[in-house]
Amino acid sequence: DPQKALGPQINYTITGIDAGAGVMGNTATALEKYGLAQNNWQLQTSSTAAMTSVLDKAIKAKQPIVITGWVPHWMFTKYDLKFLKDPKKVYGAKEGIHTIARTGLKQEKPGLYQFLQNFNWTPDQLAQIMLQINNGVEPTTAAKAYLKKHPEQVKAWLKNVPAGNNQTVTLAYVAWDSEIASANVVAQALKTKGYRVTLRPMDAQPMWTAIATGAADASFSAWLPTTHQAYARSFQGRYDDVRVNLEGAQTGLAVPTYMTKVDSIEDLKT
Ligand code: PBE
Repeated sequence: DPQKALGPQINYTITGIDAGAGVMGNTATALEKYGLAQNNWQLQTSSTAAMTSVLDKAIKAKQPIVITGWVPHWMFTKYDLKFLKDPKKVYGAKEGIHTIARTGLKQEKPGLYQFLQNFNWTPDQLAQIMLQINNGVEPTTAAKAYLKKHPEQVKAWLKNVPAGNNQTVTLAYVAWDSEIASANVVAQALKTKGYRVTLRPMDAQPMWTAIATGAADASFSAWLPTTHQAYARSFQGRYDDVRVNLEGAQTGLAVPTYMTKVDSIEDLKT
């Protein structure tokens, strides 16, 4: 019933993802700042796969749902979704995906470091791989196909990168769709230059820890300045913020566009 208040219809529940995700921490903050926590609203922890499956069911039934959303992600390609306005800027304004490295990498593995300085792409390019993986293509296969299709870009990524001569490279990533895509495309690009790449999937907190302790060389999974601000703060000075590898990222609360009465996080209260 669209006339009825939204909260009771969805048990005052926002469907979230893995607990370590920055968007989860920021949503907890949003619930406080917008006075929603005091109003029975809660955030449900699950996983991206569980969240998108609940979203799929809700959309097929044209039911209301509020999720933790972000771009780049195929959910915004596959479904008509909108971000709720965030007048208090809890989710920040400009967000990018950063390449971070362990401190000292620049001196110890200058060739790899050169690659890290070169690597960047756009949300559209990332989406090409992400959609394929979502359609069931193996990440390695999708990454190889991407390299084949974009030889000029790969050349730019490998510019001034010396042969790896079997040098080992450990890359930490979090199994979010965008990061599965970037980690795999980077691994394949480095392999063509003779680097021996190990990909290590882990949660967000261990990923930041791995970079700070030097257990991993680099990661392409840092969303800054807002999404991972808590991690960036607690590991301050213990990682090298190499560059932005993708601009135009965004996180927030999202709903299907057929929820025409809800446009702002503030509307959840009424
Ligand atoms: N995400 C996708 C992550 C970063 C990548 C938005 C779910 C997060 O919230 O930490």
